Amino acid sequence: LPDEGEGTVILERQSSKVEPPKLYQVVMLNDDYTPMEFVVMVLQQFFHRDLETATQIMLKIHHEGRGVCGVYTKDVAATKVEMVLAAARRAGHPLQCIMEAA
Ligand code: NFA
Repeated sequence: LPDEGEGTVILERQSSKVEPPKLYQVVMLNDDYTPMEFVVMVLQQFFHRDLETATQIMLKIHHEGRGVCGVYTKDVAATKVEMVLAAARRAGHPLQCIMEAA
């Protein structure tokens, strides 16, 4: 420790180990009703995917039942899920989206 004499700046000790934040996958689920174009638009708008990548992700979900839209910290992932569900509800589509520990 530095001496605590006058004019000495004390730097706080790290109180606990710094851990990297836990990451969460935002996963979109297939359904029979949501239009493919809507899913592609959502992937472009909320997950910053280009048209080709958004189309690939959408087709993966369509064929395999689910697909990862992106991986984020907890708060960001939760917000993405809410944005997708709000947009789907507003458009009258049953699109479902969940988050899972990565
Ligand atoms: N299965 C939907 C359809 O055929 C498309 C879709 C893809 C829906 C991905 C949800 C997720 N219109």
